[in-house]
Amino acid sequence: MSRRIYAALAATAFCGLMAACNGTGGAPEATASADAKSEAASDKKYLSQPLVSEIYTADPSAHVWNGKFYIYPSHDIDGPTPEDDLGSHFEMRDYRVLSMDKVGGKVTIGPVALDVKQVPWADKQMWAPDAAFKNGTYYLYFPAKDKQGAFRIGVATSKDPMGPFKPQAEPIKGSYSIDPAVFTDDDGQSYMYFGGIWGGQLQRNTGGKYDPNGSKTDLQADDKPALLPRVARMSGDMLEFAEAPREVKIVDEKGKLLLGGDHDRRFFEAAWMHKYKGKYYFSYSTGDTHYLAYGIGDSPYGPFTYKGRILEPVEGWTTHHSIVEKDGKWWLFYADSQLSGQTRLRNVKVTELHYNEDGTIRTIDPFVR
Ligand code: FUB
Repeated sequence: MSRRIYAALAATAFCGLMAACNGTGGAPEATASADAKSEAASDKKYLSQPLVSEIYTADPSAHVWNGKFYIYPSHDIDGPTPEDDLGSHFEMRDYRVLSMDKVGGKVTIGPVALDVKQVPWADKQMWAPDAAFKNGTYYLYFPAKDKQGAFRIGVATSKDPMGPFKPQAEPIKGSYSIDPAVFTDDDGQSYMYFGGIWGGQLQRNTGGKYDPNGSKTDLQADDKPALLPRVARMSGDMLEFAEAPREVKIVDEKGKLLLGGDHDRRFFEAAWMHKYKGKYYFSYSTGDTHYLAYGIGDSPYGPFTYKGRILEPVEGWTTHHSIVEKDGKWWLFYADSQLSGQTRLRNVKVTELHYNEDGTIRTIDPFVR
């Protein structure tokens, strides 16, 4: 059987399994992805299936509002730029919001919620977003490169969780780097976690302003503490930082900061915060070692003591997630490259997450062995 026919059959069978194909048989984007899929990838047994196949999606930030899941992903596109270590191939231009009543139910793909053309300060690369809700307004937080090539973080508002969102004219003052994740504590105070090394430019922002000639990767000091993600308390109107961003400390069981050379555990990108039984769980991607890792702390500011892995490596280079509770069950939203076999064209997934008695998280294998 030729690779093309095999891929087409696999896509048809796969569509039958998915709640999200909406009876269309797959839109052109998805058909193209099936053609490109490698046979090796088809042979793997995935723990879960893509939530949607009509568009490519990644970096899912999930929230439960009005009794439904709303998922704010990146919208991957097949751009012309070759892959590199700076992620130049992630050329996303807009956002689409997904919603579903329950895991396994029909997934609705919203219309364009925000396009880069609408954002006066942004030039390109609409990377991993997140959203928040306060006083009847939904806030979409998104990183994008400005005209100087520096990542900044913007905010846009809407009365509808699906959008469309109206952007602020300027990025959030004092913001830099990528991957905003906004957590609202039980007292109503919200915090933004953000940052990413390598293409995420955290290492180019250590001097208080963006250095275009800074390192392409990290601090290049393996025996020194690793670069740390950032956190800032949000202003009451959710449009600005209420304080200068602080470092989020991730420490080992002896209280020592993780080192730059500790690629299996140090922070790379994809910050997320959730609270379970009164403790704060800071989770993130280790990037080049492809794990989702986490630490636990007693304050939204940390420090967070490293506890282990949430997810083993998926198919594709990146891994980026969110963790959310609905009706007493906890869910891990993540992404892989199952549909396309290409890192630049990803698809979001969800699987249940379980805690051990001591509050640690059971590590998930994205493949059924
Ligand atoms: O999707 C573009 C970038 O890749 C995200 O911002 C990172 O977290 C990684 O998933």
